[in-house]
Amino acid sequence: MQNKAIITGASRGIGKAIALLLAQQGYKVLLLARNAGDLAKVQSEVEQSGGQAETYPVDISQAVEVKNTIDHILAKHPKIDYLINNAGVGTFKAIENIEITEWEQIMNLNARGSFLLCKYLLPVMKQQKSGHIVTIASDVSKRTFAHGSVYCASKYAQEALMASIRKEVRNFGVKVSTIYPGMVDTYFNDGEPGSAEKANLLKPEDIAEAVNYILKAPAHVVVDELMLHPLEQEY
Ligand code: NJP
Repeated sequence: MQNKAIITGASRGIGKAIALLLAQQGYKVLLLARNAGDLAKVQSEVEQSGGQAETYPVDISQAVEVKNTIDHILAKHPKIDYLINNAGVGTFKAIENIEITEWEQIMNLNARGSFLLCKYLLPVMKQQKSGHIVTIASDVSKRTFAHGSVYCASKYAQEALMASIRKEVRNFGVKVSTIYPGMVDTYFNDGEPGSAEKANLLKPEDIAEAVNYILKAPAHVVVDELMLHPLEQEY
């Protein structure tokens, strides 16, 4: 049976690159993000290259929306092989200038969103005695920097959540892996990819290759963590 991968933040950037590569590898990709139009464009790119995709517009910071979406997916596909937890946002400024609503938006997507997806999907993976969750966290899951307070906090939370869940589910045959990228040339933080000064950053496709490597590990191997940086990045 065809493997199925749920990918969050699949409408652009890293999530889109993961969707295109996994679809090329023969997985059916289930694409989640808020913007239905952008998801439809990714779906048609996947289909034009011979792959299979479905779209599920959802705001992952909203618990009821996440639950309804996962219920909907499971009603159609009772076996889900992979969850790629990728959607995320950040803001970078002095702590006194960060609005409470921004704290909520960042924590509710990056940390709570990952929790919600695991909460609703893991019971199924545990029951099927297989499954693999790969989270795109950040190298700032393990280091801090000025003006990155809330984003770093959300990514530290994501790292701890996944490290703990890894220990919780391994005896059920479920793998949990976390990728920590450095700077990637995407739309993140209102970025515009493709500019000359970002030419040496990681590409979304680099992260997609890392996901593919992790998913291809033999059944007895779990890649716990994988960190990658652009050679030119100081950290
Ligand atoms: O960012 P971007 P990246 N509910 O902005 C979606 C981490 N990372 O690909 O909802 C559901 O191009 C949004 O779609 P839409 C980063 O922390 C990055 O770089 O339609 N989805 C879009 O598909 C994040 O965890 C860098 O607006 C929501 C996607 O998320 C991951 O990489 C460095 C949503 C964002 O695409 C992917 O980010 C690093 C919501 N509420 C870690 N809000 C880097 N780029 O340098 C947004 O260390 N999305």
